[in-house]
Amino acid sequence: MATITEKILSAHLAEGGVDGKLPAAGSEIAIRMDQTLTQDATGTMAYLEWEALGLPRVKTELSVSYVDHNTLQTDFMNADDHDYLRSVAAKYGILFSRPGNGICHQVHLERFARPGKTLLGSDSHTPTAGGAGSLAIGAGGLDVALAMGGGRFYLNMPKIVGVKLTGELQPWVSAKDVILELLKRLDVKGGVGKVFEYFGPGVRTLSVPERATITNMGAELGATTSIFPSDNVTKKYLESEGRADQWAELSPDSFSDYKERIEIDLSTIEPMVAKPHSPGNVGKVSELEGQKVNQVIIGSCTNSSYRDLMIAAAIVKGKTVHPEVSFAILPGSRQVYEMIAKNGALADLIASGARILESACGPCIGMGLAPRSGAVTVRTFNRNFEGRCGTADAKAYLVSPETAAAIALSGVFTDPRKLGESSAPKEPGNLSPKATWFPKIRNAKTEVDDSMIIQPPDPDSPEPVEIIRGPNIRPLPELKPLEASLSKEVLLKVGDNVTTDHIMPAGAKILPLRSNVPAISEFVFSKLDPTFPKRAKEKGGGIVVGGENYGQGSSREHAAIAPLYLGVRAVIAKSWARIHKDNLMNWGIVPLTFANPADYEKISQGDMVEMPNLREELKAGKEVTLKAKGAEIKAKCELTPRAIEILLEGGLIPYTKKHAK
Ligand code: MIC
Ligand code: SF4
Repeated sequence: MATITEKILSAHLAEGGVDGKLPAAGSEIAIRMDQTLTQDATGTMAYLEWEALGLPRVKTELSVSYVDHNTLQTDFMNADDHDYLRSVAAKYGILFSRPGNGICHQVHLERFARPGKTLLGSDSHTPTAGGAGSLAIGAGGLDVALAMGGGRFYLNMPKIVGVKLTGELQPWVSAKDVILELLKRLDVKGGVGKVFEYFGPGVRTLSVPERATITNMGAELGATTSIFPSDNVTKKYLESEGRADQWAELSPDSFSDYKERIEIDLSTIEPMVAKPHSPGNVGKVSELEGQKVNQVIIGSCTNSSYRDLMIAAAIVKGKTVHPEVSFAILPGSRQVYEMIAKNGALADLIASGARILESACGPCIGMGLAPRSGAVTVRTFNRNFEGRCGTADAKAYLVSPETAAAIALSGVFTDPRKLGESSAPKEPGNLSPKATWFPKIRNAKTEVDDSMIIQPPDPDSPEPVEIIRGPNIRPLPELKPLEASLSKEVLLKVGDNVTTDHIMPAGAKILPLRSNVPAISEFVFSKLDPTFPKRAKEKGGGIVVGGENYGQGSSREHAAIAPLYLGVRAVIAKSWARIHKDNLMNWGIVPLTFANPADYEKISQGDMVEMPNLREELKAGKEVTLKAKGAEIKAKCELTPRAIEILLEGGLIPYTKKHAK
């Protein structure tokens, strides 16, 4: 008897089984990856790592390199990076999704996600593909590079949580409200070490893109991944994408297999909103009713499907957006763009006053459309961390497309249910305001066209592929084995839930430096303390002290590589976000956890911390002894013996090179 996750894990298990079976939650396992994806902002680093590993050609069933983040080309840098990515893809057997073709997760869902397959992606929202029954996990670029070469992916056996969906969503309520409800209940670290598996009668009321909205934002719960069964709805979706042959049924053997359960009655969900500055700070839209809004954006990998854009278009059709609201849309893929262009919905959006952006991440990662000072910006995105939108004092709220469109018209927080039956969207076809009311949308003819996905040339082709490297592409920093002892200053002490956007900010100015570690390191912690890089260099490096859930959010390795470049050798925190902890370990920075969280109070910024026996203690699997201001503090290194070995050798690249011989 097994859950869907267990079935997929068992079928892909490469290491860590007990008598051929999956071990208990928390034990390390290794699995084989069928597919990988990278996006440009993490991809340049992933492919530089791939090159450093000296691997000949990808060994996965499918590897795709997307360009969707760094598309605002204000100088040569991003365009150079795109050429690098295109040439690497051609050389090593990777599909290349050109800039403009769409956001990696939306395109992957449409064109490649397959039930029962494993997918590793260098982006934290890779679990989007779980909407189509893939076991899809986000990781650092180095892990993805290894998986492309046929290497195993190591993770701790997750706890599987069954989320039982009953009932049906009410009019004007949609998938985004469901995941926001879950975030309200569990908050941003409620999913750490867990997989959320959806089951029950409510599942069949949700289309694949709606399911994908839910699995996408499982990342905000800190979950390893989230997954839906593969049923008739999945079958129809794959058929519409011309991929009927890729369907496979996927369901748990028995609902009683879920030891830990959560129940959500879809019919009781109301329009929800995540308030500043955390996706876990959730309330009801009705509670904010009437408060002024300056900007509304519909897009991102969470809510930019054909369904989402069609609903927004239907709501604003024949109306004009509020004069004081800047309203913008970004369809998630070229497929969505083409479909709404052909059926006239795009014209309705344009006529309403929407600003039309290209199919990319854009403002979700601060790439343009930063709102005015102190703005209230309402987005259908998945993250609303402080400053992420590009305006330091803006307040970002996360909502469904229905709520966003309603607000775009009224200029104030508006519960979309207020739009009522009478103003329910009427086009195309007979739309009634029910959640399952969009048969016309669901059954629309999908425009399948893969011409913007470039196939790599045949490996035997006589034409050698030359890798194109612009001046912005700089080599990786050098990795050295871990020192026997450390004596370093606490360069920075931060509180709980520090995100990778705090550690290594993104945005239009910084993102183009993703392939240039020396340059990007000048921005480490710049939003929290702009003196950090200078101080780190002056002091010859140091350590960082963090609170709970340190490193939540993105999979960006730069939050490890750039601090390493500045000499950060260890981070001591109360608890961790999975991907960031792995990234630190992969790059030879020691992630330590306070054995007694109260000891966090005993260390201050500026203190010298000594770890006289660091290497020996780690090697022996013992707690690490820290000395600060005369006090002795114990810290755990919650890594497996294999991961500690990686740390001792200075990171995953030297470790892999050594052990490959
Ligand atoms: C994000 O949403 O924060 C990003 C940008 O997509 C990141 C990846 C990155 O930093 O490049 C993510 O979610 O992993
Ligand atoms: Fe892109 Fe935003 Fe999705 Fe990250 S969360 S992949 S930046 S759309």
